[in-house]
Amino acid sequence: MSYDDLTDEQTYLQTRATDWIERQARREGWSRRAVLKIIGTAVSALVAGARMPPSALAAPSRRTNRLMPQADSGVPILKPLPPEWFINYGGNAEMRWDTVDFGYLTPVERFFVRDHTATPLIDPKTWQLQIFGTGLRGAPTGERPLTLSYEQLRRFPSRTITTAIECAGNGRSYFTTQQGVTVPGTPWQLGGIGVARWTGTPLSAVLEWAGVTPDAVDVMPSGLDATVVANGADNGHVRRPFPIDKALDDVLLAYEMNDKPLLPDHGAPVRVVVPGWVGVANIKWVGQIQVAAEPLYSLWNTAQYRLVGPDYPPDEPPLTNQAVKSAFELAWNAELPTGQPVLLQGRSWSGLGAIAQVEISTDGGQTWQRAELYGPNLPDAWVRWRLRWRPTSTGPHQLLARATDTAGRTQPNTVPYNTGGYLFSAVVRHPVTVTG
Ligand SMILES: Nc1nc2c(c(=O)[nH]1)N[C@H]1C(S)=C(S)[C@@H](COP(=O)(O)O)O[C@H]1N2
Ligand SMILES: [Mo]
Repeated sequence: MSYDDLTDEQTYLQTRATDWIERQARREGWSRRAVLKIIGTAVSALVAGARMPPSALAAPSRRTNRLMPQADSGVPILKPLPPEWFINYGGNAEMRWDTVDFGYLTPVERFFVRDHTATPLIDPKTWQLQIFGTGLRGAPTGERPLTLSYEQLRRFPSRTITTAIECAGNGRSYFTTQQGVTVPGTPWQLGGIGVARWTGTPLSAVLEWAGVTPDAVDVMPSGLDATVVANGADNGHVRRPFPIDKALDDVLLAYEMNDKPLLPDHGAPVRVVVPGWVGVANIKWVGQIQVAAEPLYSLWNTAQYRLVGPDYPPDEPPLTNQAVKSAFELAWNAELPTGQPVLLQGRSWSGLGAIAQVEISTDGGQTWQRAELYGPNLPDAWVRWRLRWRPTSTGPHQLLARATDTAGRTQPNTVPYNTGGYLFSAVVRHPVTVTG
């Protein structure tokens, strides 16, 4: 079975843990009965981050990659963040939906930025990709990894894909404003997403070159930005594993964004692009890739980027695919004149396919109308939509957009609370005032 075939992506971690135990069993010659027993008791331990081995949080080995000397700009993000295009939170900046005036692709200069620490400057001439792990022939170690230079990476046949990158916390602020719960983290509105054309080397080609074995289970890229220190503990470089099936399917080591070399803020010289998955999987400034014959763990698939809350089971696996969401290309509290036709426009997206339909309500959710979808409607990206509306009554109104994806998921009215404020996919109530 391919992990990508799972419609309930939340089960993927249990599945890959089970796969791993079964592979171990074949190698060790365990009995079927013993395997079932182990699966029953061990899978929950494997997927429970609290019980991960202590080594899981250790920083990766010392590296040969060097960062370029950088004038201390004092700001984590290097590209300009004009206030008409961005809401700036410091290390993070979201795109403003009310000034969206571009076509299908998000221009690079408009694309949101999310840095756990700060954007580094890395010289492609000295950059190298280190590949190691027990899932490769000869099991090269982090101390003696296989390496590829930027030039060597670019010599592989390239592939171009159009896909969204979206922060798992996109929409988080609506947990508070619509559901009355407080959640830590950047209070994103809906601008923690962008869609770009990514060109690079398929990870599958690099893994084949590196000698990936049938025993490989997990692949974990790691970033060259500064290590992440939280509550006095150094959690190492930003890194997060995904299963080998995803790695061999459609993951890209991208060096171009919208046909130009990556900007530093978006991961130059090379970043990982994991179509459909939560933003944090798309490791920027990738410097190392671990390929392991056992499940891998980091802070970012254990304590963070999981759904934890009263409505979730304790062993809920790490986040994988993004949810379904919609946004209006309209100012919050926009004023619209009564009796005048207005073209309501926006976009909807899903990390599990394309968009099947979008419904709009201009009366707070009492009645709904289908919006017209237009332009490309690519899976794991977004679709644009529009609907003509002539407001007839003055006063405050709530505009709602509700999308259904091709996997059959429709945006709900509310989503169960989770402590990280991830995957807010409920319908957002967009206030406008109709003036007389
Ligand atoms: N090395 C590294 N990779 C990273 C991050 C980071 O801080 N360091 N942030 C992640 C998160 S949480 C998101 S949402 C995306 C954001 O990508 P962007 O800044 O290009 O929009 O990058 C991901 N990759
Ligand atoms: Mo993110």
